This record gives sequence, C-alpha cells and structure tokens, in this order.
Amino acid sequence: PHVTRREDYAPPVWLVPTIDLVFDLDPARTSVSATMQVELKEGAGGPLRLDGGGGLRPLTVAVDGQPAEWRMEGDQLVLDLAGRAHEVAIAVEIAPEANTQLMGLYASGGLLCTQCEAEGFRRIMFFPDRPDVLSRYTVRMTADKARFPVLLANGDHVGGGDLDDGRHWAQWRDPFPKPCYLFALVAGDLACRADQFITRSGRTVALGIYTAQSDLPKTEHAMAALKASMAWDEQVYGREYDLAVFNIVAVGDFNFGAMENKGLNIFNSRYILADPDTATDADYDAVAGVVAHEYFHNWSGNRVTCRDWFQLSLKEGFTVFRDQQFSADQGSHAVKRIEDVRALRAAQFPEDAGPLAHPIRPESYLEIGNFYTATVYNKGAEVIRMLHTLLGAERFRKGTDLYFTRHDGTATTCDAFVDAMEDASGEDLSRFRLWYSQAGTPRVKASLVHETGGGRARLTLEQSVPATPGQRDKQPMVLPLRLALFSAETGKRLAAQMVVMQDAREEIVFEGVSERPILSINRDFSAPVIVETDRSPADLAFLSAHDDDPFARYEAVQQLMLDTLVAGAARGEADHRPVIAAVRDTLADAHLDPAFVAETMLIPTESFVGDQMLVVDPEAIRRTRDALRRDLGRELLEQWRAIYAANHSNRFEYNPTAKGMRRLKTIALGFLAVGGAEDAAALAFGQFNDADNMTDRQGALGVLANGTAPERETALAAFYDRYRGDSLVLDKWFTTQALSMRADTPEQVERLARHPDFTLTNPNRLRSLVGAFTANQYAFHDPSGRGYRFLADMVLAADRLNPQTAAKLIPPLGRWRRLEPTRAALMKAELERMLATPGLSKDVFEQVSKSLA
Ligand code: BAL
Ligand code: ZN
Repeated sequence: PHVTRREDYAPPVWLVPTIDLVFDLDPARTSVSATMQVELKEGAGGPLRLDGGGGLRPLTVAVDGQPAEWRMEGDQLVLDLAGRAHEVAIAVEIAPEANTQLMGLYASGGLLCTQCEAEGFRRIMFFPDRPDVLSRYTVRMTADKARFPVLLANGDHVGGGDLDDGRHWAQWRDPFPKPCYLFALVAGDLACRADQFITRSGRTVALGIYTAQSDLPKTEHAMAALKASMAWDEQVYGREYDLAVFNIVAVGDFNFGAMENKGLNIFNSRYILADPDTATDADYDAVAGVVAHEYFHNWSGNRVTCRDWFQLSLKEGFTVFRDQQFSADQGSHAVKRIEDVRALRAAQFPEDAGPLAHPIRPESYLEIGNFYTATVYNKGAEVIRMLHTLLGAERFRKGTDLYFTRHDGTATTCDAFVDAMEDASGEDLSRFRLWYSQAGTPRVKASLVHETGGGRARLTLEQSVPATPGQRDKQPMVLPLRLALFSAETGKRLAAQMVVMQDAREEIVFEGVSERPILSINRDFSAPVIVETDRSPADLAFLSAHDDDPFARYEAVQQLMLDTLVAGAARGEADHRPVIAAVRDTLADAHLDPAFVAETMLIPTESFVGDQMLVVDPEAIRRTRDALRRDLGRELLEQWRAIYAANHSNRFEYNPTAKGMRRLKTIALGFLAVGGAEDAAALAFGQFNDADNMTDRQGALGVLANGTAPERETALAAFYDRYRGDSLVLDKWFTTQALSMRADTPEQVERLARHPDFTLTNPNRLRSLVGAFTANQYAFHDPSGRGYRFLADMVLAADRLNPQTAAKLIPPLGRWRRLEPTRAALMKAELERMLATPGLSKDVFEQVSKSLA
C-alpha cells in the first residue's frame, strides 16, 4: 500500500475556485454532477488529477462544454488540459444506501447525509481531495418531498420549490471558500428546534438543530450549549460567527463524534440528544463539550484550515484545548482538569508507549483515518495548553489573534501557529517545537534534598523521553513544571514557582527553607509527563490534606493508591492503611466540592495499574485492586453509608453540585457493595427503580452488574425492557455488561454479540460492546485467549463493512509485548491471523502490521 509522507508535500498544481454541485437524491441511486472552474497555479504545469474512490466511475466528462478525453490512473480521473483555465463538468452515479463505510454520501435511519473528512468527498465526486484546495460551493438538491422534506447544505439557503412528481428542490450557497472535507448535505424527514443568536456586532444568526420529531425535546441542552459556545468564543477569543445560519443535524450512524462542516455540523446523535431519563451527567457534559468543539472549529479549522493531513493537530489539538477551556468555565476548573488528565492517561499514554506511537504531527501514514488519535487530539491539546502556560493568557491571546488574522481563508501548518505565538509574544519557541516532532511521554524524576544546615532545599530534575517506533534518540523537551514546597510541620506553603525545564538534568535551589519541605510537582498537570518522585506515603497523605492546588491534591491520593496497587500486584500484598487514612480524611473534609471528592475516590483503573508494570499481570491487578476496594469499603463502611444518605436526593437537578452529589453517591454505593454491606444489593436495586435520571439508574445498574445478587438479572432485564426502543440507551446496556467485573464476562460478551440488537453496522453499537470489552482488562485478557479471538473476529467482520471504525478497535491487541509470554503469543497469533486474511482494508492492515512490527 502507498505510504504518504509529510516530507513529500507539494502544493496543488490546479486550483478549483468554484464548484457547482447538482444532486438528484435517491437512496438507491443518486446522480451527482459537478461544474468546476479549474485554474493552473502560477508557474505550475501538468494534467488535472481528480481523486475518486469507492468504485466511482465518470458517466460523462466535458471540458468547456465539449465531451473530453479522460483516463483513470488507479482511482484518479486524469485530464490533459490545453490551457490555464477551464470549466470541467463531470457526472457520476452513487448508491448511498449501499455505503456501509459511512464515508461520502450515505443513508442512516431514513436520512441521507454526508461525512467527508478526511477523504470522503472523493466517494461523491471526482475532485482534488486535499485540504489546501479551497473552493466556493453552490449545491442544488432535488428529492422526493414526502420522504425528504428537509434539504440542507453548507452556507445560506438561496432558493427552492416544488417540482412535478412529488419532488422538490433546494439550493444552498456557501460564500466562504472551503476544502472539500467540509462539504455537507442532509436530506430527510426532520423536525427542527429553531432559535437565534445575536452576535456581538449585532447580526442575527438563525440556529437550527434537526432530529427525528420524537427526539426534538432532547435537543434543549445542545441548543443551550451552542449559544453558550458562540458567546464564549466572542469573549475569550474574539471570534464571531460569520454566516446567517448555523445548523446541526443528529444522525444515528456516524464514525466520529461529530463533524464541523461549514454552517452544517453533522453529529453522532449521542452528542446531541440528552434528557434526564436517557442521558447521564457525563453524557450531558459530553454533549456540551462536543457542540462547543464543533462550533469552535468554525474558526480553528474552517476559517483557517490545514495545509495537509499531517497538520491535523493544528485544528484538532487547538480546538480540543478550546473546548476544554469552555467546559472548565461552565463548571469546576479543577474537576474538568482531572477528567481531562484521566482521559489522557487512559487513552494517550498507552498509545505513546506502544507500537502505534506517533508525534502529534505524524511523519507518514497509509490511511489518515488511523490518525484521528488521542495523540493528535488530546496530547495536541496539552501542547497548546503548555503554550498558554508558558506565555500567559494575554500573550497567548495575542498569538491566536495574529494567527487568525494572518491565515484567515487559507490552509496552513502547525509551524505557522507556533510562528504566530513567537511573533506575538517575542519568545523563542524553537526548542518547544520538539513537541510536534518527538513521540513518547517524557518521564521526569524529581528528588528533593533538604539541607537543614543551610536552610536550603535542593531539587534535582531529570527528564528522559522513551524510544518510540522510528525514533530511537530523543532530545530533552521544554517542560513547564509548576512546583511548590509545603512545610511538613505546619502545612504552610514555603515556595511556589514555575520551572521551565529545557535540559536533561536541572537543579533548583530554594533558599530560606528551615522546615522540612514536601514537594508538590506538575501542579495542575502543567506538562503532559510522567513524574517519579521519592515522596513517601506519609508525604503523599500530607499533600492530599494540605496542597492548595486541587489537581495536586487529587494526584496525591491517586499516587498513593497507585503505589499501593503496583506494590500489591507485584508482591501479592500491600499496606492499605495510608490509602484508607487519606480517603477517610478527604471524606471528612466538609469544605470540599462533592464532585472533587468523587474524582479523588476513584481507584486507578486496572489498565492504568497495568501501564505502570513492566509485565502486565491482569489477575494480580484484579486481585490487589479488589482487595483495596474491599478494605476501603469495610473500614469506612459507616462513612460510605453517611455519604450515601447525605447525597441521596430524589429530585433531579442539573447543576455542578447536584452532579457531584450523584457521582459521589454511586461511588459510595459501590464501596458499600464491595465492603460487604448486607443491604447493598437492596439499596442499589432501590436506587435503580426509584431513579428519576439515568445517572442514578445506570450507576446502580453498574454496581449490580458487578455482583451476583439476584437483583442483577432483574435489573438488566428491566433496563432492557424499558429502553429497548432507544438505541443510545441500549448501548449503555451492552457497555455495562461488557465492563462488568465478573468471571463470566468474556462468555457473556460473546453471547451479547449474538443478541438480536447487536449489529456491526452501527459504530456506536459496535463500540458499546466490543470497545467496552477491550477496556475491561481482566476480562479481555482471559488466559484462554478467547477475548483476543473475539476481538479479531469482530474486527474482521466489521472491516468488510466499515474499515475506519474496525481499525480503531485494534490497539488493545497491539499491547501484546507487555503481557506474559503465553498471553503475548495468543495476542500475536490473532494479529497474524488478521494480517493473513485476504481483502483486508488498508485501515486495518496499517494498524495490524504496525502492531506486529
Ligand atoms: N474533524 C473531525 C471531527 C472533529 O474532530 O471535530
Ligand atoms: Zn475536531
């Protein structure tokens, strides 16, 4: 397969300033014709090459109104053109309802919709499918009016009307030049929640969220989030919306979470629909976060786009950072930071430590779809966050203003972004750019020595960046590390500063330190690194009670838990007392926000414990983690009971405090269950039945699902009966069982894959069972290898329908080198079996072959 390399980038030869598209829409057979003005770039020459894909064939090709000679070279349509500017007209036919890849134009639940990023447009029309070719689009659609009464595309609605035979038409025009990956259309029988937003300069924007009529009540939260995002981007980044219309459509079958098409965002319905009965608090937060993310792309992605796909983090890392800031401003900064770091550690750190590691600006790919990763998105956001930390909010904003002004209407690079930051701030960021080119999570070793005689504390920092595929030797990175010292005697803060580490080894001396100091480091997680310190359990317990940085306080408890679990997994036993004491003190601190307490009480996941071990031992980890949970439950039984009672409310409210209380309550319920409270199953079943919201109901179901009480089966059956008609909630039913901590989980998951409601064609459903199962470390790594075989079977079956979504399921198998030899061999054998399968997509081929390399 063809490898695309960053170093091979060459500017486009032909530009396409305008394109007029005409669609005659029908699920079985849609005809598409395009009329494009093409222009040879100054000083360039050569044939016009238009990308195609998915078996696309031209029906007619005309140049300047005359039938033209053309040829196919692979999937490309090639035209030798005599002059420097021509009008090229092409007609094709496509079959949306046969499109199971969900790339290009496809059918979902009676709708027709598009997904073009990264390379879906070429499955609709022959075109230079690359983000640095920007065009003005006009789109005319005709369709059966009864089946498709709503016809939407990018930009402004400029015409429409009825035709004979029950058909109708609509025309849309987008005044902003855009790359074809931002093209979108939707046709369907949709209801609309309409609203409006007045921009800061006084323009009125008509807002619409389109769903099936029955789902319309569930769009209130998304609409509120959209309006809040529009106002926030004006206030914080000075970015105003630029069209008179902003539409969102929710669809049930979608590969991504959502897509930022200009003026017509298309969403996976799970990130739009929310009401108390069907969505958890986490779902509500995700809806607001994704609505904001796609809206923010209007500037960071659409007005200024990427020159090529290696620059993906230019728009994604920056936009994730922006949505994280937005969400933090809507609630608790501390809790949001904790959640973001947990997500980074769960998804990105393992990626950075495995065979698929890549820099946030990758150097090559077989299939760009495989690079929509936690590294490009979440580590990309951390890199932007470090710029914000290094420059400060004001200079960072000057940098983004300069970036937007300089590059508006163009396709640009990550380097150009950093250039703007340098030019606006006057800082030299040349070393900082290593974050774009070096993969791997840096490790920082910190050791603090107190020289009592001199009243001095000496901190030694050493950093190293691990080797990653294709990158053996690494240079030291620029690491902004927020530090503080606390007096072990009084708890007083003795010093606080930000160290910008640039070298492999650095020493920092704190003068005037007479009391024994305790180190607080990487406060607020100021750099995306792994920190190793020589702090004792007592020091960590001390910080968990005294640190004035909430993230560091959380981190102290987590580190204490993690050290205990790693020791327990390695040695078979560990002293649980320091963790129990820290948890007891945190629970007793009445000043703390319940949401923060809840975060702090979450014991590190089995996978995260595994990530700390040279050889992952899933059984030892499960055993030691269960033992810690049990002891915490037992020893603090009365506290958990009190917490449960104090946070139990039967009236649903949606606000940060109520959310935190719900979270804490269900965590307490879980500890009551593992701690052996006799009434735990009855309490959980009561919560399940009486809940007036999905957070409580699913939380109780999760607690029951881990156990063996008869209420387990009753609750699962009741949940299924109640929600069988709601596919997003049914996904939760699959996920809860796939995550359950029971010996029979692998068998249950295999059985669920044969359930009539399981399907490979819907990405959410596939992920809800198979993706969730692979996150259940103990179950997935069943020593028989049945978990690996199940995953490989699912990937192979899904690959025939939807390669992009299938390929995303592979990374857990790529961890085979971290397991003991028997499991490693079983995992490798499944990868080899996949690789030997004829007809593999390049998406799956790339992930599997890199996992074996
Ligand atoms: N651009 C793909 C979906 C997203 O990141 O918004
Ligand atoms: Zn994005």
